[in-house]
Amino acid sequence: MAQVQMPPSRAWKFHLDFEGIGWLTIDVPDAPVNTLSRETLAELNGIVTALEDMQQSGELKGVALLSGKESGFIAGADITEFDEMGDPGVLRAALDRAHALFDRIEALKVPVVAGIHGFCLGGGFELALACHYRVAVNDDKTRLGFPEVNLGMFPGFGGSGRSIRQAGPVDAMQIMLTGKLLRASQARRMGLVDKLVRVRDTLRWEARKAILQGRKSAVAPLAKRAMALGPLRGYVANKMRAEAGKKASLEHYPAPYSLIDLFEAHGNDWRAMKEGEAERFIPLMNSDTSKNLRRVFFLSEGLKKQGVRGKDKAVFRRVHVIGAGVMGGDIAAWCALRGMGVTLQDLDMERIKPALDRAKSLFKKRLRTKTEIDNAVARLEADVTGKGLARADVVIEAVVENLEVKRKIFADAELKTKPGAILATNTSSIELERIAENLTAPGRLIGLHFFNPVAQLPLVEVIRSRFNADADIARGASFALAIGKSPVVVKSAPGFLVNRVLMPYMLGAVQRVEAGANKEQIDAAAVAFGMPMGPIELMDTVGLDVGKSVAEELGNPVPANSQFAKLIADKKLGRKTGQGFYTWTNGKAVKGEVPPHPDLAGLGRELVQPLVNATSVAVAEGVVASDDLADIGVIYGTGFAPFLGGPLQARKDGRA
Ligand code: 3H9
Repeated sequence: MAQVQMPPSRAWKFHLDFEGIGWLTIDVPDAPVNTLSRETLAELNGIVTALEDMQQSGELKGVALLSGKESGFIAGADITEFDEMGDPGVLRAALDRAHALFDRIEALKVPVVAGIHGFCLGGGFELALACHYRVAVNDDKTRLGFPEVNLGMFPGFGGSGRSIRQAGPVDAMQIMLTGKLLRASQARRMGLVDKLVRVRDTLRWEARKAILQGRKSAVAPLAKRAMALGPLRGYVANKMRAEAGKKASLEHYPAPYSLIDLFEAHGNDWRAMKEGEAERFIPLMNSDTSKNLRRVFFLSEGLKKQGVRGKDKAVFRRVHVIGAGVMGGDIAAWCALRGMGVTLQDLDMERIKPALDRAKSLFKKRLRTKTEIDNAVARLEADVTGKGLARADVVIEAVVENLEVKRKIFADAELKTKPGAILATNTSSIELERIAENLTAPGRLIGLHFFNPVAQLPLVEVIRSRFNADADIARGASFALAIGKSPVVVKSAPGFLVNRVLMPYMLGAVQRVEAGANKEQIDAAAVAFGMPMGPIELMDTVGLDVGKSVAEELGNPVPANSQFAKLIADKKLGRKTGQGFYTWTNGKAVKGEVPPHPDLAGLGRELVQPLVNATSVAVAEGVVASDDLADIGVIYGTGFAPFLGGPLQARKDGRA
C-alpha cells in the first residue's frame, strides 16, 4: 500500500485502513465541543487535497467522517471568530473558501459518509450534508439542526440549498426558520439522515458498509419539491412570511425574512439557493441584531460557569418540595420531568392531587413514549408525612408568604435532612436573612426563585443572603443547571432582580393608562420596541393582586383611589378572573383598535426607561454582580428584547 501523505493537522486525524477506507476524525484539541474555526477548515482543505490525490491513485475507496468527541459531531462554525469577520470582504472570502471546500468534498468520486452522534449543528450539519450519505445514532443525545436563526443569521456554508435538496422546501425551511433541533429519527424521516444505528459503537461498522456498498443519499422526491415550483413558491413564501410575522418583526429579526426572500428567488434550484446565500448572509452576520444575539449566547454560556465545576461537582438525585400550590407543584413536576426523584409535601392529599394532575399533563406534553411518561409519574410522589426530607439532596419550600411558617419548616428541615443537602426557599417577598437567622447553620439556606409558569420560564434567581458562602451559592446554581434552568445569582434585596426592574415599568404604564393613555397603544408601543408583551397585558397576566403586593414590597403602594385599586377591590384580578384592565376570553386579552401614533417604538422606548434605570441601579447596588449578568437575567426573566442584547447593552448602544 502506498504511503499516505497527509498534511499536519491539530483537529483532524486520518487513517487509511487495509480496505482502502479513509477514517477522518475531528477532535478539536482543548475544546469541549468540535467547532469549525478558520484553522480547522484550513486543515480540512489540505486534507481534501490529499484525498483527491489518493482517489486519483486508486488507493482510496471511500471516506468516513466521524467525531472523536463524546459531546458529539460538530456544533457549527466557531462563533467566537464572528466578531473578527466584520469586514464584508473578509467574510465573503471566508464563505467562498468554505463553499469551495464543501463542494470539493461533494465532488469526490469515492463515497463520503458522515457518522453522526450527539450535536450536529449549523456549519457541522452543513458539512454532513455535503457528504454523500449520513448515518446517525438514534439515541436521546443526537440532535441535528440549524440554530443560526437564534444568532440572527441563517446557514452560510451551503446548508440552505443542500437541506432543501435532501428534505424538500417545506421541512428544510421550517427547521432553518425555527432553529428547532431534530432527533435522529425525525431527521431520517425528513431525508436529512439516511440510516439510523442504535448505539455509537456501530457507527463505524455502518459507515464502512455504506462505503463498501457505494450508497448515496437520494434527493427529495418530486412530490416534496413541488411546493417550490412555479407560482406555488410565491404563495408558500408569503405563508412563511405570515408565520414569521407572528413571532418576530422584520425590523428586529431580519434573518427569517431574508431566508424567505432567498427561497422565493431560488427555492426551486438548490444550487442557485446555495450560490445566493452569501450575499444575504453577510449583512445579517454584520447586523446589530446578530451581534447582540451572539452576545446573549455567550452570556447564557457564562451562566453555566456559576455552578460547581470539577471534582466537587454535586450530583442531585432527590428533591423534596414543601407546598403543593401552583409554584411548589410546578417546581416538583419540573424536577421530576428532568429525571429527579421528587417527594411533594403538603398538609393532605387533597392539596397535592391537583399538582399531580398538572404534572401528568406536563409529562404528556413533553415526553414521547408511554414508558417515559409512566416513569416520570412514578418519580413524583405525594408525601403528606414528609418522609422524603431525610433522603433529599435539595429541599425547596414554596408555601404561603408567612415568615413564621417558613421559619418552622426550615427549623424542622435542618434537623431531618442529611448534612450536605441544599435548603432553599422560593420566597419572593420575605428577606432571606429573616428566615435563616434562627437556624443553627443559617448559611445552608439559599433562595431559589422560580418564575411562573415554571415549565416555560428559563430563569431561576439564586438568592444569596449575608450568611451564605460562595460554595452554598455555587451548589444552588449547579442544581438549577441540573434541572435545565438558567441561574442568575442575586443578592437578597426586595424584589431581587426581575421584580425589581419589572415593577417600575409596569406601574409606570399603569399610571399612564390611569391618566388617560390608551392601554392598547401602550401595549403595542412596548411590543414595537421589542418587548414580548405590553406592560398592561403583562400586569393582567401576572395578576393585579400579585402586582399590588410586589409594588408594596418595593415601596410603591397602589393609591387607594386609583383604577388599579378599584379593579382589585372588585375582584377583577386580570387573566385568572377573566377581567382586569382587559377582558379575557379563552386565555386571550380582548383588545380594541390601536390608535395611530407617529412613533410607536419611540413611545415603547420611553416606557422601558424605568426598567433600564432600575437595572442600572441594581448593578450599582450589587444586587447582581455585573452588567452582563443583569442583562441576561433581565432578558430571561422579563423577555426584554434579546436583539438589543439586554437593557444595559441597549442603553450603551443608545437604543434604550
Ligand atoms: C454557524 O454554524 C454558521 C454557519 O452556517 C456559517 C458561518 C459563517 N462556537 O454550551 P456548552 C462552546 S453558527 C464557539 O457548555 P452544552 C461554548 O461556548 C453556529 N463556541 O455545552 C462552551 O464554551 P466554554 C451554529 C461554541 O453541552 C463550550 O463550547 N451553532 C460553539 O451545554 C461548551 O458548550 C450553534 O449555534 C460554537 N458554535 O451544549 C450551536 N458551540 O466552555 C451553539 C459551543 O468556553 N452551541 N461552544 O464556555 C450550543 O448550542 C451548545 O454549545 C451545544 C452544547 C448545544 C452545542
